[in-house]
Amino acid sequence: TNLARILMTGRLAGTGRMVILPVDQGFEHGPARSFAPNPDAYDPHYHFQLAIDAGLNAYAAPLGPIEAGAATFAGCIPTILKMNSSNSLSTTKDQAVTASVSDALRLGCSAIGFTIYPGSEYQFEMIEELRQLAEEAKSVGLAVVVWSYPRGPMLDKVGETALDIAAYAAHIAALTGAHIIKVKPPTDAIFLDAAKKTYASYPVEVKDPAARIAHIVKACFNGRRLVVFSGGEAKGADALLDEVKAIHAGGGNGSIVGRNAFQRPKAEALKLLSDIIDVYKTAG
Ligand code: FBP
Repeated sequence: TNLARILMTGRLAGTGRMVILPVDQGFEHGPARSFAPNPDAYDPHYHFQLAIDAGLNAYAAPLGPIEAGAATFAGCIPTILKMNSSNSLSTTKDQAVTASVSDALRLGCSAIGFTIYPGSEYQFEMIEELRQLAEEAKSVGLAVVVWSYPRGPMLDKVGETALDIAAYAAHIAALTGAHIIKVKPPTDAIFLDAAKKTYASYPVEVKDPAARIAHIVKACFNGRRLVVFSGGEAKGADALLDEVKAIHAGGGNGSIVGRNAFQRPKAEALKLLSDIIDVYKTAG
C-alpha cells in the first residue's frame, strides 16, 4: 500500500513512473554548498512545498527535515525517511544510521531510504544494517528504497559510474530486497577497460545512453523492481532532459532529482520538473 501511495501520487500517478525530490545534501555536502545557490532551500518547508507544487511522487529526506515539516504537510505528499547519511568531513566511505523504523512510522512515512556503497571497506556492514532495517520496515508495511552508489578503494571516479559497475551495484540493491533502486546514470565506461584490462565482450552497446539504462533495468530483475536515476550536480536543463529522455527510452522508472531542482529559483525548478514529468508521461 505504501509503495502504491508513492506510485499513485502526483502528475505521474498510475503510470508506473515517478519523480522524487531527495534533500539529504545538507548532510552529504554541507549547507552552503547545497543551499546557498537558492537560499530559500535552507528551509525544509520549501522542499515539501516544492515537491507538492511540482506534482512529484515523493519527498525524501533525513529525520530532521521530515520532523520539521511533518505536522504542516501531513498527508500532502508521501515521504521517504532517509535512514543513513555520510558527510564531507569524513575520510571513510561509510554512513551513520540517523533514524529508526519507528521514526518513519511516527512521521507517517511511506518508505525508508538507505544508502549502500558497494566497493567500500564498510560495504558488508552497510548491507547488514540495511538487512535489519528493511526487515523491520517491511514487517510494518513500509517500502524500501536503496541508494546504491559504488565507491571505495578499487574504484576511481570513472569506475564509480562505469556501466558494468553501476549494473553490479543496482543488482546488489535488488538482491537486498529493495522495492525501489536508485543509481546514478551510467557512463559509457567499462571499469575493467578503465583499469587497462580487457572486457571485450560486455553484452551491451555502451555508447547508447538508452541501452545503458536498459541494461541497468535488466540488472534489477529484468524490470521486476523499480529503478530510478539521480540528477547529480546542477547542470543545464537541456543536458538533464537528455538524460531523462534516455532513462525513459531505456525503460527506467523515473528520476530522483535534488540539486537540479532546489538549487534553481522556484519558478525555474517547477518548469524543469514539469518538463521532466512530461517526458515520463509520453507513451513508450
Ligand atoms: P542529486 O539529484 O542532488 O544528485 O541527489 C541525489 C543524491 O543521491 C542525494 O540523495 C545525495 O545527497 C547525493 O545525490 C549524493 O551525491 P554524491 O554522493 O555524488 O555526492
